[in-house]
Amino acid sequence: MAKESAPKVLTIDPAAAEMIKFAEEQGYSTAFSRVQKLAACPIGESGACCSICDMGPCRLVPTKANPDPVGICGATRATVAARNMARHIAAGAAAHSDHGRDMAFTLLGIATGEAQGYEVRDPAKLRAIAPYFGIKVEGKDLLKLAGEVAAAALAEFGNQKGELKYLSRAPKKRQEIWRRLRLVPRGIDREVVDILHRTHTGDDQDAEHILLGSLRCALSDGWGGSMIATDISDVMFGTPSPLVTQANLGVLKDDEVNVVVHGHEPTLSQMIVRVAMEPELIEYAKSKGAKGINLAGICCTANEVLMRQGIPSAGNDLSQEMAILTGAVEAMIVDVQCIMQSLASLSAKFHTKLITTSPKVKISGATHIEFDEHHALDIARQIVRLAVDNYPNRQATRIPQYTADLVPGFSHEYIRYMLGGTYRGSFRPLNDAVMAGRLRGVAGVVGCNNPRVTHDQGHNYIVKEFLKNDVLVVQTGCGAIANAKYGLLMGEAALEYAGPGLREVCEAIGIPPVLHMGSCVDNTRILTVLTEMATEGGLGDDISDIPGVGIAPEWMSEKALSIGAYFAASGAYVLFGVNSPVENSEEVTRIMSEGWEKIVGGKMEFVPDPEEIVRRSLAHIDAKRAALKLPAYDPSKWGKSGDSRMAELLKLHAEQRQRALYGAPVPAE
Ligand code: NFS
Repeated sequence: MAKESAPKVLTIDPAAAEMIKFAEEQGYSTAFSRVQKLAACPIGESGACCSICDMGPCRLVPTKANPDPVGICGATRATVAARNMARHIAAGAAAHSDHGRDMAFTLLGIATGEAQGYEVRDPAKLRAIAPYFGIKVEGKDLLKLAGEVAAAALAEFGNQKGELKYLSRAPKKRQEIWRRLRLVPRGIDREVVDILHRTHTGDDQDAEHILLGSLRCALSDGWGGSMIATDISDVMFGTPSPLVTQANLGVLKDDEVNVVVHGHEPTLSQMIVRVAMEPELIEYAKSKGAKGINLAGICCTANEVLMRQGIPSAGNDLSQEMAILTGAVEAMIVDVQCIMQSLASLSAKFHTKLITTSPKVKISGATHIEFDEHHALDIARQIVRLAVDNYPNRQATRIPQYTADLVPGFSHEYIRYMLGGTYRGSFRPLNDAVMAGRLRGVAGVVGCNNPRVTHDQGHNYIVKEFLKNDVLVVQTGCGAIANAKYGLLMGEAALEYAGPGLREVCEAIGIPPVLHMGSCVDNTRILTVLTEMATEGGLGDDISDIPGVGIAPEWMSEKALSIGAYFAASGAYVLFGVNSPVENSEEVTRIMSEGWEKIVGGKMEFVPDPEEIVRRSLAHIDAKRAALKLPAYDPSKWGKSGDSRMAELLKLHAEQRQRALYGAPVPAE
């Protein structure tokens, strides 16, 4: 049966729905309208198309007459599906890791005094990561240390032999598995090249072997490029800790110059945040009739400035066109990744200036102002000035009045701190909660939006189900913003949605039941949390022992596949929604699931039905609990402590004191 090209309900986000309706009425094309006209290619969608050489492209679609087709060269369905998957993973790993490289270059610029406006904002983090690179901290001045760490991080990309340094941060048992299976990445660039080489025509033709190679490449992202990106961003811009901010299109302002930063790298956006607060620029905005300058973000750039400076998010991936449709955006500044080409033609229909800034990314029709960290502040000022100059060109606006508060900023450093303070910060309370069964388990729900499924619905449904079942959720990327829009990233959500055990934990620590851990490169923070849990004691001694899952319910990008693969290679069960890009090969489907589980303990499955995702996730969590000999999940045991019991105890205590003093309780006022 042919699949529907678009879901019946396009979004659950009322702000996006308002803009979709406006676009339909006015005839503006958006991803939501295009998806209804453009069905996914049924051959490519399932991984059946091989286009790596000019003898094809070969379409390996089984028919009655030819149930097991092969390509002109003889490539099987398994080889083709595995090769396509490996190439996707390599592209995702390259994108994330190149982001990490740029962060390292900026840190080097700080050390040499060449990065205008940047500084080491978190010296403690710099000192904490230096030893992983084998760098001694004692007696070194901060800039010297920054220079050495940056150089060592950059060397990880060009390494030809040996092991990536950050692998030593994984549980010991995990490192042994990687070594035994020859999955240890040598250099970040090398692993990406290795995949491009071995998937060239006439190279690696054993599906299992190709996929093992893709795991090594993915590991070079998770425990390499992305982890470097996270760490060095924290060093330069500060390690996140909780703050309150808002999400959704309602954060745009009718009477201010709206500047939207969109993309992924925090380098330019951090400078934009800084200059947008400069009195001269605010005065300049006032001289043009605006009340001030309002910054907002889209996608992961949004997450970077949201968790560090509290800059609100205008929305996730599918909100990028919606922001322009409001008519209220003076400038949308983009850098790299997840930027729809349609922004150029759509912004041309409004007054919005689309500004590309990366030497890697140009879009025809956009204004290109190339970013260069040597002159970062000057360039940021130039861009904001251009936005201000554009304010008088604004026509009618239609900002949907929807926003929700959220508390982002749960870095793994903060999680450790919140669990015990500076006096005895540790993961012990978290492990204890899982061991006792207050928490059934933990889940990372991450990744994109995809217009082929209802915008935000997968994220929202799955997370609410987890909360109901006492599963603590961490989120990153567009998934985090999806649920921020519906209030799930606030403490109050624990009272409304959490099961009794999870509610007690949230009340005791004072946290939301869904923790925002950052952008997509920050999924590495989740790797660190899992490692801490595995080494703390009581939950086995490896990531694969932990009662937890990773889900990407609305994925679309190759980066998501790389993330899924590095989590699987690290021992986690990872489920993807939407559809399976390897559906055409049962063999590859099996290798990535049972096959990987046997050797690395983690697996990757593609399950379009969100209900089935929840079922499999909970079954997995319960199986891991049983393997650890933990008590079976029983919610009836919990819910009697927390606020209500404390209130009763306090009342009782007050009464007893009254009796002791006066012989009888004093009636309450
Ligand atoms: Ni992640 Fe961030 Fe969003 Fe998907 Fe794109 S923005 S890096 S890839 S779409 S979550």
